[in-house]
Amino acid sequence: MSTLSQFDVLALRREFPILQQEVNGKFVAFLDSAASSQKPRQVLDCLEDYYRRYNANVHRGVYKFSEEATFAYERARGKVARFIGAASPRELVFTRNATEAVNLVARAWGDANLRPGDRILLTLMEHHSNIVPWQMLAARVGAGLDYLSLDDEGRLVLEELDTKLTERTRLLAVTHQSNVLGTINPVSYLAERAHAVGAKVLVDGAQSVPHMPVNVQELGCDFLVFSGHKMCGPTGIGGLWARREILEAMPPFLGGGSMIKVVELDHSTYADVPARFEAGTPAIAEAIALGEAVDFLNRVGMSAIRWHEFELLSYALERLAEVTGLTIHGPHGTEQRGGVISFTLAGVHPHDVAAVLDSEGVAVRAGHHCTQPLHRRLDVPATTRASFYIYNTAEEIDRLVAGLEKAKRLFA
Ligand code: 7TS
Repeated sequence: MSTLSQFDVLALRREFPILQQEVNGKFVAFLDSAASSQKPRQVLDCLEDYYRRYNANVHRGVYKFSEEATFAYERARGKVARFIGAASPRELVFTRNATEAVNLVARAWGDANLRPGDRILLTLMEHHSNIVPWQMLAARVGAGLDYLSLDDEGRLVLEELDTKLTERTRLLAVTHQSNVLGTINPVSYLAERAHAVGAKVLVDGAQSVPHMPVNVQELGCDFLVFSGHKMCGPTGIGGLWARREILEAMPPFLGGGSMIKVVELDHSTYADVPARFEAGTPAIAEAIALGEAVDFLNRVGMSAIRWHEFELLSYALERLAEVTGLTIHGPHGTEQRGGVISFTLAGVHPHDVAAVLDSEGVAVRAGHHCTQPLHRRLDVPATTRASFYIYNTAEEIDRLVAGLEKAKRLFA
């Protein structure tokens, strides 16, 4: 692998305490960042700093801790909003994760806007969290679901837009990058097509926001969802971005404290956005630490991160081509493809592959990766998946390849 990365990977690795540990005498090659990323020291310090120095609830106290917590929480909202190109922090709702953000849209926007006979267009590569909430919505309102198919390299069959995108389609919900295939979808084109028939567009950015520059204005979508834990932030915090006028027209999802203006005995009026969608005490430390994660990612540079992963992907595809019996499920080239590689090894169960790799200190995930419809399309019950992030190196890919050869020796 060439060393064209625009940052010093080994220096960056040292910022991740978990990667400094040895397990069974080896450093762990962590190749499962698509499931959840590791956290740099500054994010860990930020969490602790909140609890040690100014822990208090937000948006209520007039005392110093609460004011500082409120300021930090809202400053984090601004950082995250800017990170994705939002026009205003008011367009950014903190949620628990991408899943909760999709459910919020399905409940708040979907229930108010969909009618019997309406259609929701999805794709066969969606994560369950971008399928199940729409199935539930469809069942509530009497709408139907359509799915864009995939070609044999795991790319969307765009010709189907001509028939599957109709004036009955109210929403296109599509992942920006597949968590299994690595395919990067042409979101701005899809948004243009969907808008032409009057449909709204939700982009699942769970696998793109952590890995490439993402700007909602350029994507042209109406909703973007993402998870903090996949982008060097803590668990329990994520985001929903929505166009201001859409968000302002949406009724609340959950009722409770913080989301109201006036509560009478038999009815209430609701707070302005985004507070309307943040009922109850939020994940304060986590939101602030997500802002810190955004600072970290900005320091490294999102274009540099994308480039680093592209280099790892190119090297991995080259090395994995040497492994006989290996099938890669996803685009064969590096074009419009992110750093996620799912594969099957002839004659070895994907879980056994993962177990052998684990014994070599290589952490990967095996299973259906919450994409059962996709695995049915691929016609395999499960795959093994390696996914890359800023801290991964070519040497770790060499260890992956060596581990696969060992799995073949053990099981063939
Ligand atoms: N959308 C995509 C594309 C994802 O990859 C995931 C999580 C989600 C949504 C849901 O994110 P959550 O934070 O709300 O759970 N994907 C994975 C994965 O590939 N392995 O573990 C989680």
